[in-house]
Amino acid sequence: MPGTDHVATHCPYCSLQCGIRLVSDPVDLTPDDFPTNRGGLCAKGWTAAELLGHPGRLLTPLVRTDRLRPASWTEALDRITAAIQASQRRYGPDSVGCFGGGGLTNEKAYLLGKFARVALRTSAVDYNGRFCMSSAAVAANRAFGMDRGLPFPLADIAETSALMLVGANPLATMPPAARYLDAGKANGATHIVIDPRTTATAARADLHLQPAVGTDLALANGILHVAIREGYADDGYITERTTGFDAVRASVAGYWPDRVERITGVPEHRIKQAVRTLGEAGSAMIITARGAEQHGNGTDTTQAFINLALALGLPGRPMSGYGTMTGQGNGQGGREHGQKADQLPGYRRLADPADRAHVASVWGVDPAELPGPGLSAFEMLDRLGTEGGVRVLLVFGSNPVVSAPDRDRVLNRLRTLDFLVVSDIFLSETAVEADVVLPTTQWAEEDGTLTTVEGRVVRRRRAVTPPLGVRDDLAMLTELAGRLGRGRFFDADPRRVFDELRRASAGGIADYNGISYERIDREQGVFWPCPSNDHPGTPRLFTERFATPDGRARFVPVEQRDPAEAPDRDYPCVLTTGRTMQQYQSGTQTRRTPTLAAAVPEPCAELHPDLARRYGVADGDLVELRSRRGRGVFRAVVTDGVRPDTVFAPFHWGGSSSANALTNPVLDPLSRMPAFKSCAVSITRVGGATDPLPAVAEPAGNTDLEDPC
Ligand SMILES: Nc1nc2c(c(=O)[nH]1)N[C@H]1C(S)=C(S)[C@@H](COP(=O)(O)OP(=O)(O)OC[C@H]3O[C@@H](n4cnc5c(=O)[nH]c(N)nc54)[C@H](O)[C@@H]3O)O[C@H]1N2
Ligand SMILES: Nc1nc2c(c(=O)[nH]1)N[C@H]1C(S)=C(S)[C@@H](COP(=O)(O)OP(=O)(O)OC[C@H]3O[C@@H](n4cnc5c(=O)[nH]c(N)nc54)[C@H](O)[C@@H]3O)O[C@H]1N2
Ligand code: SF4
Ligand SMILES: [Mo]
Repeated sequence: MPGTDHVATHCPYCSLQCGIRLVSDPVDLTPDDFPTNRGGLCAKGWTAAELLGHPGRLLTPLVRTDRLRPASWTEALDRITAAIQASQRRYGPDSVGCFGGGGLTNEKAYLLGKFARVALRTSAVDYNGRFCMSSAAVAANRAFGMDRGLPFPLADIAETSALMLVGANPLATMPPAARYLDAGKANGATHIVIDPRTTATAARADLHLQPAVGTDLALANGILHVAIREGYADDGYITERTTGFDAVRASVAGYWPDRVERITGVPEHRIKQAVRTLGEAGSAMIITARGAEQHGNGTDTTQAFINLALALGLPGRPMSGYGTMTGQGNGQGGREHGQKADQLPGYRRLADPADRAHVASVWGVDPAELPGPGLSAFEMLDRLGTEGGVRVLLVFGSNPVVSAPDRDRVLNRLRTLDFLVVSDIFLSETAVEADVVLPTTQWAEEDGTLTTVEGRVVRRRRAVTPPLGVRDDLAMLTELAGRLGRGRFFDADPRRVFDELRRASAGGIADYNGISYERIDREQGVFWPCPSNDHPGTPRLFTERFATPDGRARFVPVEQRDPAEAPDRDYPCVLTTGRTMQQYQSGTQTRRTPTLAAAVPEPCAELHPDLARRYGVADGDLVELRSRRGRGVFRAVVTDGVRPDTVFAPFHWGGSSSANALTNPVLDPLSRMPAFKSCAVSITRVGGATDPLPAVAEPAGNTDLEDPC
């Protein structure tokens, strides 16, 4: 009977990790009353089961002879092994690289990092989280000595008196979390949203500040300037719990509200309104997301908001603090356990001798054997096939042809590789380029753990049997390690991998030692750090001290800089990019979900009526956006919900409607985050409302295989 034999698991998509109950035969998906979603799901969660049994599913490995063709696992793995060995013999260990993903379970992310260091002995491993919250991570580490998306449970958001959301649109990106915003409003909270667009989230706020793209740092410094002047700085907290305030006070002295209004376009009186809202509230939270962070100065921008939170005495106080909305399903855990270029499990550092010794002892290898830190995601991609760069690349859980900045440059680099391996559920735009494609299991077919936006470790549970012919990523990595003569260090069983991860993380910042599958079952997830079996886990961080050596949070002075690419005569508008509710990331999964594809079949670019008039564009017309790097065609939506100097386009499509064909790959100097949220474009009307968009699939990709996307 449906409902009696269900398996409790979680949505395959974002970091909210909404609880789902799944019955396998016939498939029946219902929301669970889990603490993150309390019975809510968004359209993506509701339709996640449409991918089970999907006709486009990869069911056998593919190998390229001339074109991609089906092959046995033995042939596919033998070819990969031969390519790895030949490359490493000729060019050295670093000529083979791995590119991972924040959607991978903790077990997969951990094993991928270990596979790179122990089986391949390469320094070349990084992942798509570099494109996600790496700027917020660097800023949080600088200030707090630790980075966990939210340092408090989501439910606390309902209890705070004032909430400032900066470049975050949770009504579209985490819709069930709206319940916490609604509950807060019902409790009398005041909400401020900072976004160049009047998003669904902004429309419901009490105060919407609409700065020019890329000017948030000046806005934050301006707010802090006024807060100090009006006596809202919390001197007691600053003295007892922080260091470095004087330098920040001096650095914001020049951010007079009229100057900040000139830089940002946000009127002075609204800046003052924001200051009073935060300053007079009994409790307050400041939360950033990709709108503030995905810039060439994303780390400093995030730092400016952390400075503001610290000056107001928020972090570590009840129902208060600074947080960032982690994005991918395991965006949090995926950045803790070693698939990052500079990192070992538990947030340990590859460059630190004690950290190396600890992890090497868990792995049973000599610390001297572990490679050093490698290049960040875009830097690795940008050097593919070059002298000293990676020549054989293995991609697990990412689709960089759609999601990396400056698509044509990345595609060209991928095409110069000697050998590309992609593990995926579907033939993604990146898989189409591969020499070997490995078909993997998806969410409802596998076991593992993920760490939510709140730092809560939850379990993905197997509810249906995977189709014959697919293998999970753990099995693939273990098989490959065996073929490379390093099999004795690897195990494909998720629970045993997790137990090893616990030991490897023990004593680290992200300490999972006390978290077991059983505890997760009993306690509806466990918050890290959790150093021992009898430790309760840590839902709220920083209540007593920060994770810095002296226990104090650090202020860091930061200054507004001009964006890397300002509009000019040839490219007169600013393009910013982001998400729509019904599509997810590079779209591999959601563009193939019939209900979602019907709801949002095309990428739409939002233009203000003044801008549309200037270029003779009507609602529904086709527009070509062109940047210094490429062009893309989008359906125009004319709306006064976007600044008149700005165009917004989603990045969920590839082919001739790829937002990333346009974006600027300039990197934040500290986090190596690309400036996805800001580049200069021109606008040309290229068709009317009845004209179809050119095909949004990637160019044929040299395969005869049918893919009903
Ligand atoms: N539907 C859906 N949900 C998702 C995802 C998805 O692909 N689809 N992806 C998941 C992932 S991985 C992530 S990282 C999160 C991202 O979640 P969000 O950060 O909420 O999403 P974005 O749309 O990237 O950006 C948020 C807002 O930033 C604004 N913005 C653009 N430029 C600027 C700027 O210069 N300053 C400010 N203040 N705001 C600006 C945009 O207008 C946008 O409304 O969503 C997660 N949830
Ligand atoms: N212009 C622009 N570009 C952006 C952004 C933006 O705001 N604007 N946002 C950036 C952000 S925040 C992010 S997080 C990235 C995300 O971009 P991507 O890394 O491309 O993210 P996904 O589309 O989630 O890619 C995951 C791929 O792995 C497959 N997959 C899913 N689960 C598994 C698994 O368990 N194993 C394996 N092997 N494969 C799996 C999926 O089918 C999919 O093809 O995009 C970034 N790119
Ligand atoms: S909010 Fe995120 S986790 Fe929840 S149902 Fe939607 S996509 Fe899934
Ligand atoms: Mo993300």
